[in-house]
Amino acid sequence: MNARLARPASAPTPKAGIVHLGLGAFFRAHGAIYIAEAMAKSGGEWGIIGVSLKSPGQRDKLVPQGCAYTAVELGPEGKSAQIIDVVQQVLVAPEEPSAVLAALASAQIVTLTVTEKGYCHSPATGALNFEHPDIIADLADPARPASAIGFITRALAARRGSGGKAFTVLSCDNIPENGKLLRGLVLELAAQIDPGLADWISAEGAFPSSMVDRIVPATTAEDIITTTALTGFRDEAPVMHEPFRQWVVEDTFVGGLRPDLGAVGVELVSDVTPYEHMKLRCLNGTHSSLAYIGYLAGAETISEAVSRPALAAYAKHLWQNEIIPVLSPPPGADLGQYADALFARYANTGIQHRTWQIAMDGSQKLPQRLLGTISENLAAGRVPSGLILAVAGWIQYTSGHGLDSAAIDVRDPLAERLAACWAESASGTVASYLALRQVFSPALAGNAVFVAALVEALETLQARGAEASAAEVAAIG
Ligand code: CS2
Repeated sequence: MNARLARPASAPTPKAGIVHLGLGAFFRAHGAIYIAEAMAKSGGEWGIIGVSLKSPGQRDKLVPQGCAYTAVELGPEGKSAQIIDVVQQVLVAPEEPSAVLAALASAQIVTLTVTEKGYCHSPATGALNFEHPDIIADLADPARPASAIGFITRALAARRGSGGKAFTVLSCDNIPENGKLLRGLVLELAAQIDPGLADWISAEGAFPSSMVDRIVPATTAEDIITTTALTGFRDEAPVMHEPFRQWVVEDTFVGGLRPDLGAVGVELVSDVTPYEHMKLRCLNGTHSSLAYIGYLAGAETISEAVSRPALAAYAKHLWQNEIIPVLSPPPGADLGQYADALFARYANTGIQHRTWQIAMDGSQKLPQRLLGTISENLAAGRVPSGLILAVAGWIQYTSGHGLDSAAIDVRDPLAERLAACWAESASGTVASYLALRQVFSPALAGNAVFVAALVEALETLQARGAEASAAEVAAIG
């Protein structure tokens, strides 16, 4: 029997300067590692208090091992492990909201990975959804916020009330201009509570946008066993990640206070927008396309999908002919090389990243991953049939049944509404989907060329199957 992983007794415990909302595998395999490295290199009191906004799962696994965990790098040629001990404490918000508010009261930086749906907004318009149950709860009781937006706003109100300074709020989610969006949502909620609070946050707060990148598949029971074999310690909460990582951050922190991120490879820039567009459209756009088309073709993982010639050609077609032509590269970037590197990352068989996992929450992901690129192609007079096939794949997938009629376990905040959109004809189904204003803008939904191409793509998908449809788009069929 192996001993349980524990925080090394000799390890110094830095003061917590960061509160992280949404302590999942991604942040533990990305931001937390950069922050630990920055402290090891340049010092600073940047220990992390992690907060789970919904469930106690992470706390229950991490606290018994002193919040230390193993990060396992999965390269194409093998694995290596390191112990990360930068997390000091894990709180579960619904159980102890006052402890979360107390932690926020003394934080210097609040980081977030709450996924797209955690912003409680309409992805198509960027506006806060005041009908969301968590936002209703945020407004109802100042002592018990429910959403990340609610906790941030109530904590900033307390800072203002006590004459303190604002903290920096750093979004690490896959949303374009994530800081700007978050700032807008916090200001919308603050204005409902007290217009003076909104003015104060607007003047004093800082919401830098950031682009994050590292492929981190969900940890499986098997990963726990192989991690024990690798390190000799039993760790109930290891994280698995690829070798690649990138973090591009706008350098606008309150008082300039932050870990020495630049010393460990984080790119500090004045405008993150071109980096976010590149990453969200090239990586996440093809990820989602391969997730829907790959899943419908029976591919369980991304590496399995791109091992099939038709799907590999499909991904390359998307980059070359549909995504890159409408992208402005960030300074110094070569988008062709970027796409080649992405393909190599997808092909890494050390990573078992399930198409089902990436397919989750598509209603929240499609606008920034696919629909912007589609609109820009249409505006340039081109019909991006590969990306439109991906949207057709999403429609088929979220109907809840595959092309072979097998049931699909659809995870999406709009799952029930999506399933109810299914109609007898492809054109009827497409019309119901396009009426979803949280996903499709009126301009795109009313574009006759797009509508016709989407109906045709859904019909082709159903008649010929996913792989043949992808091959046809990539002109290798
Ligand atoms: C993925 C992302 O699950 C998903 O939707 O597309 O988590 C992706 O792996 C990361 O953004 C890579 O940086």
